[in-house]
Amino acid sequence: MLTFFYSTQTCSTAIHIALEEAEIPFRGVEVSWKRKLNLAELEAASPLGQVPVLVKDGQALVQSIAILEYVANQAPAKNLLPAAGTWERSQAMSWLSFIGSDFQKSFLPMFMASRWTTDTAVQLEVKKTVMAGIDKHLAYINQSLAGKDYIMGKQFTVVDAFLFTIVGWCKWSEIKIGNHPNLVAYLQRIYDRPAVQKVLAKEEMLDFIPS
Ligand SMILES: N[C@@H](CCC(=O)N[C@@H](CS)C(=O)NCC(=O)O)C(=O)O
Repeated sequence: MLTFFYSTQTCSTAIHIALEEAEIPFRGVEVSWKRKLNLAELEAASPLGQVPVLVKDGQALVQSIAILEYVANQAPAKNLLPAAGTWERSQAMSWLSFIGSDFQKSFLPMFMASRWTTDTAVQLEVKKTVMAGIDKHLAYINQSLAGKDYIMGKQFTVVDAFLFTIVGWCKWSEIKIGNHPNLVAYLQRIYDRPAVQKVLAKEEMLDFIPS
């Protein structure tokens, strides 16, 4: 059986959703740095000491995009990614790269500016710049969702699990999403999915919907 290391309120929620949507059996191991929960087990599984980690036959798979692709491939009937080799598959991979490389990373200075500078005035300046960048990304996502139920069209994919998770982080910042109506409707559509409800309940995040 697969072992999945996750921590609530992090990017690993996306993989948690993908696993539930795929209906793949797994053993979940919750990690918490604050509560010092299962940290040694996480370090033993992956020297990076970060979540998400998926372990199969004693071997670890790290990096959200790789794990999401693996999970989608294990449940082909669920169509959690377009078929390999198609233009649509590359479009889905493009979205995963955007979310993991550009969008997700821009939240770091919002939440952890003190990692780079202890000067609070500089922290505020950095946050302002970063917020403008995130808002530009939200506008791009909103525009891309026009006329669609999900980011790839009519079908829910692991891209939606990832996008829902990272856009949701706006909830913990001063960034408002109310002026992006396609995005607001999209988040609600994903939030209402039974697999998503199951994960949010498990991770104690049922209030996870930004305004
Ligand atoms: N590029 C990695 C990023 C992993 C990552 O940054 N994980 C964060 C949670 S979102 C983490 O474990 N942070 C704790 C730490 O770095 O100590 C991925 O896509 O999986």
